Amino acid sequence: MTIFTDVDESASTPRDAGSAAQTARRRFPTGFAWGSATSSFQIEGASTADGRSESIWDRFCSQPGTIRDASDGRIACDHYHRYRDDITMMRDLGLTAYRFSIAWPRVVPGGTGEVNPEGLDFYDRLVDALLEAGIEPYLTLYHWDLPQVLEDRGGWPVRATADAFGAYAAAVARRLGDRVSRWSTINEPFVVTHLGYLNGEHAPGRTNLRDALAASHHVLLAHGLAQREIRAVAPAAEVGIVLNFTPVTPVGDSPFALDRQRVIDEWENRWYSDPIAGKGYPEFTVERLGWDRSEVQPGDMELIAAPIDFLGINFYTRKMVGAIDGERTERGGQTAMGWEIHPQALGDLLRSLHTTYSFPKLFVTENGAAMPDDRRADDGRIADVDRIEYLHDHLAQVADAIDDGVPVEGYFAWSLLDNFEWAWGYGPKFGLVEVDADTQVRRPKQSALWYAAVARCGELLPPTVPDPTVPDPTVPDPTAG
Ligand code: IFM
Repeated sequence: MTIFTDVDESASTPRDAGSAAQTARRRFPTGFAWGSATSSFQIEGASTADGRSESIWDRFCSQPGTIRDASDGRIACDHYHRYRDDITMMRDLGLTAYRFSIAWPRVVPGGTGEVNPEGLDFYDRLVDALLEAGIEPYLTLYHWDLPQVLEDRGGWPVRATADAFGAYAAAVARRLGDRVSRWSTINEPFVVTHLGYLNGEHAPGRTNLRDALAASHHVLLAHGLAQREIRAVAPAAEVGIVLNFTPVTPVGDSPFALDRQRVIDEWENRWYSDPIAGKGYPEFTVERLGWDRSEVQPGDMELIAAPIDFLGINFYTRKMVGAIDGERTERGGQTAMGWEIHPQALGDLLRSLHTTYSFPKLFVTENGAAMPDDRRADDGRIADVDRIEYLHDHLAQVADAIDDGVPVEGYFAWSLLDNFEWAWGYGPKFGLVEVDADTQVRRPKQSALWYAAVARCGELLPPTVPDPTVPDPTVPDPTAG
């Protein structure tokens, strides 16, 4: 049946103790990447600066009713102008890696053709500043901000968009390939396809299965083309893709549930990982969706299956699936997004992915939680013990998976900053660092201090608030001249 379901939850092994109560310290391997992640549209702002063109998200935000708080990305966290301070803050927190994305509309404002040197200059400066701070850049080429001009020509359902992505990837690789060694092509193709072209919750807001299926293939093709371009320009670089996984847990024992569970698992979890691993699209669901695969041209599947150096895994929650829609039993607590907290699903997922595909390396490229953030400590920081517990319990699962031989080489907390959470606007707070929307002042939350302490010692510390030994970057150092 599904490959991503939980193992028997009734089995009470020490593994189950990925809970806040677990206090035994666990060491992570030397060289393990301790990072945080962001994306261009969610934090950069400066939406018209230096030749950047409109993205599908700028257009989507301008349409009434699309974003819960009617907000947009015009200013966001103003990272475009504050990136140096943000990097200093990461350095002070002791983070060793930073995952960010490039805005395609900055680099190729016309979608195809001329490259905008000023757009690339920003990322050039960003990468240099990261390297100077001793932070390794993990670059993602596409985190959903398609140039609107390409959507106007048909968007991802059109094959030419994949070709345009290959050319864009080559342009970025030519500029940054000498300094960036970890490249991800696409972030969460499932979300691009499903939310963008099937249920319309995300830009460009289309709702058509035929478009979604075409988009799913072209996004994977774009990955294959970009990988080829990056390798041609920067042969020493490591190239991968970032997929999101929502493991399916069957609910009830209705025989009518089996098809649903399988289709949901294949569509949400395996649709991208299977082709990347050379297994092709999951046949059962191809058939159920009635996809004739007319978009798939000779050579596409081989290009898509070209070996990757690493798989990036984004994990937040699992999905309970029964015979009917809405048959869903939340067993754990929930985040502010209403997502069930079930850390064991991450450990099971990591083991399952390794057994199923054996990719050479895995990174947890996103994991984190929107929390209420409604309590402050005496020093004014957000007292987010719930987020500390979430991070702790998921890191415990990562540690278990590593012990079991799964090659996980890094972890990126989502997110560095409170930021624009797509159709949810600025309501949900995912950041380790609070951002005052009016003043843009950043203030690390207690979770940032905890995560910093873990990153510095490479050990899973108990999920309690540490002494604030990490200097608060928003407070001037009195000893500094
Ligand atoms: O904010 C998003 C991110 O852009 C992609 N992965 C999930 C996060 C939380 O929803």
